[in-house]
Amino acid sequence: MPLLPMSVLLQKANSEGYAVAAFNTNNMEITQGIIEGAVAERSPVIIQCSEGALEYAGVDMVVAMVKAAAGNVDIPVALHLDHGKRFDNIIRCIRAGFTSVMIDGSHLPLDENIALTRKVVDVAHAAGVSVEAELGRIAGIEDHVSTSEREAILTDPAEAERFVAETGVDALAVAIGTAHGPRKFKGEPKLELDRIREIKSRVGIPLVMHGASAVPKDVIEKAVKYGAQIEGASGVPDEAVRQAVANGINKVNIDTDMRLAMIAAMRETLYNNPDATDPRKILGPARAAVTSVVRHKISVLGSAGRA
Ligand code: TD3
Ligand code: ZN
Repeated sequence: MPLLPMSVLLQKANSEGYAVAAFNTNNMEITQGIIEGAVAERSPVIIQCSEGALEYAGVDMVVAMVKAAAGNVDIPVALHLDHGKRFDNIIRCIRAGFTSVMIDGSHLPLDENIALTRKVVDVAHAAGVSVEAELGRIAGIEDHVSTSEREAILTDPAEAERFVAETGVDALAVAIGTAHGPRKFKGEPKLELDRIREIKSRVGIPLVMHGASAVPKDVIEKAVKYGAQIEGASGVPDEAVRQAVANGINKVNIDTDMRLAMIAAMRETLYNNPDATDPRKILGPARAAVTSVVRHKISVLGSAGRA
């Protein structure tokens, strides 16, 4: 199928009460692994690409790869720019064939974030492209330990209501206690489910949870067994993700869990096959590992069978 605007996937998820997974790609194996997993689960899926991944693979390569992978299957697929910070990158992606963009103005004062997001919504919607924006700070939550500091970076429900009304965004990324990467929590994981519910009741639109990887212990152990050095890893347990979805999240971003599964698979394969000279011997198992992660996430988010 041709790529669809992300809002089509998320509006259905919002009205039926589940979440669509958004997986980051930057190469062929990840892209194929994502599509294969989503097809196996008969699930809609979002493939997204960061600004760094655009630099790495090239915007035209990403679009060609995702279109080729999605073109032969009959599940809904959207191609989304993740954490767009630069306006010129937003325009590049829209021109190249992305069907959704994120404008991340979360580092800006509220009025500036609103103005920048409004500008992106105007150009994107004119091209039939969806827009995700961010309010609150998702990264580095552990640096802010006191309650008042925590309060200051989590998304404020009243601000969210004003932000959505004044920008017209299709989806809003909220800061509710998660963080990017493999080290999310120093102690027990804690998501603010009440905050999700309060924001959702005020804005109604699909909400997005970033930094949602589970960082499974068995995957870390396997990677470490074959030589990886990963200290202090911890993530969001599946049950916590399920609760976040039940309280109003409709898009869940996953990158770290795929990365960890891939490097564990590659390390294991290299270790067990010291005579391997064909890169496909190493990248093939990594691609299969992506497919397993994708299938598992889809089952957690409740999007299986919704295609
Ligand atoms: O936006 N992303 C993907 C890029 C973050 C770099 O890993 C996320 O919110 C994914 O979060 P996670 O938990 O997979 O790191
Ligand atoms: Zn993110």
